[in-house]
Amino acid sequence: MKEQLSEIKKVAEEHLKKAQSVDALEELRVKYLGKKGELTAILKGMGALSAEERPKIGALANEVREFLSNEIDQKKAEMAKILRDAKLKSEMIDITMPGKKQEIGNLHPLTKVLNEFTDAVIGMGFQIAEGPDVETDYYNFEALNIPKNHPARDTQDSFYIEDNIVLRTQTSPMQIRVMENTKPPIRVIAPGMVYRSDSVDATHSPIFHQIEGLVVDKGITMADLKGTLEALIKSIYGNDAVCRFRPHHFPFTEPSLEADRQCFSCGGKGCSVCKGEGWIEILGGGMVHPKVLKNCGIDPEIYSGFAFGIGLERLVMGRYGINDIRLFFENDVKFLKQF
Ligand code: 2NL
Repeated sequence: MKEQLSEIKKVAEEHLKKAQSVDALEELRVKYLGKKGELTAILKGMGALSAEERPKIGALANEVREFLSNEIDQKKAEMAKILRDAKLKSEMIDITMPGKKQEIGNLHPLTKVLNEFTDAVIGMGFQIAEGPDVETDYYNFEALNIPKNHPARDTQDSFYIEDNIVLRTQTSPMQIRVMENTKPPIRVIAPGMVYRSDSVDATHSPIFHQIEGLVVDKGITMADLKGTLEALIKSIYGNDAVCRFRPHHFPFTEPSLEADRQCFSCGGKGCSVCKGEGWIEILGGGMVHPKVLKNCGIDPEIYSGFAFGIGLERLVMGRYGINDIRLFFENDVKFLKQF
C-alpha cells in the first residue's frame, strides 16, 4: 500500500505538471481526491490493514492528500493570476496617448450674422415673427398695396405654385398677419427665406434671406425710422460706420427711403467695391402706407408705423468681403469653415 501511495503521488505529480487549465486541474482533483478518487479508494481500503500498519499508512495517505490538494490549489492560483494579468494587459489604456480631435462644425455665416442681428433688435424691444414660405396672393401682394400690374406680380419675377399661391417674395406677409392679430404697439422682426425668379450670378440668387422690421404705435414718425436704422447699422458695422438716407419708392410705404453706408473700402472717394459711387446700398424702408394699415384693421388716423427690409446675403457679403452670393448655397466646407 505504501508503494501504491507513492506511485499515486508520482503519477499525480506528472499529471499536475502537464495540466494547462483550471478545468484540467479540477479534473485531477476529482480523479485523485474526489469521492470516487484513487486516494479515497485507498483510504477506504484501510480497514483490511493491521492495527500496527493502519496509523502509518493513514498518516502517509493524509500526507499525500494534503500535498496534492495544496499543489492543485497553488497551481490554480498561479493560473488565475496569469489569466488576470493577460486580461489586464489586453485592456490597458495608454493615458499618455494624445486624444482624437473631435471635428466640431460651426454656424453658417448667414445664421451667425442673423443671430447677431436678432440679438441687437431683441435688445431694442422687438419680437421675432416667423411664418409660411408659401403664401397667398393676398398676403404677398394685395394687402401690401402692390398693384395688379406691378412687375413683382409677374410670373417672370415670382414663383407661382397655383394662380393664387406664390412663394413669398419678401417676409412682409408675416407682418401683415401680425398686424391683423395684434393691437398696437407692435415691434416685430420677420426674418426668413424669400424667393424671386432671378437668374443666378455673383450677386443674384432665386433664394435669399430677408429681414424685415415693423413698428406700429401712436405718434411714430420718420425720425423713429431713421434713429432705429442708424442704431442698427452701427450695431452691425461698428460705431464708426457712416450712413445716409435717400428718398425712394415702395408701394407699401409712403414716404420711402433707401439707406446707404459709406464705402468701407475707399471711405467715400469711389472705388471698385462701391463701383465708383462712394456709397453702398444696404436697406430700404419707409412709413407704412395708410392703405396697408387699413387692410390690417388698424386706423391710420390713430396709428402710424415704419417698416424696413434688409437683404441678409448682401449684409454678410459686405461684412466679410465675400464677392459671390453662390458661395452661401454651395455647402463647400472649405468656405463655410472660415466663419
Ligand atoms: C426693400 C426693402 C422693405 C418694407 C420692406 C413693409 C412691410 C409691411 C408694411 C410696409 Cl407689413 N412695409 N416692409 C418696407 C420698405 C422696404 O424692404 O428693398 N424691399 C423691396
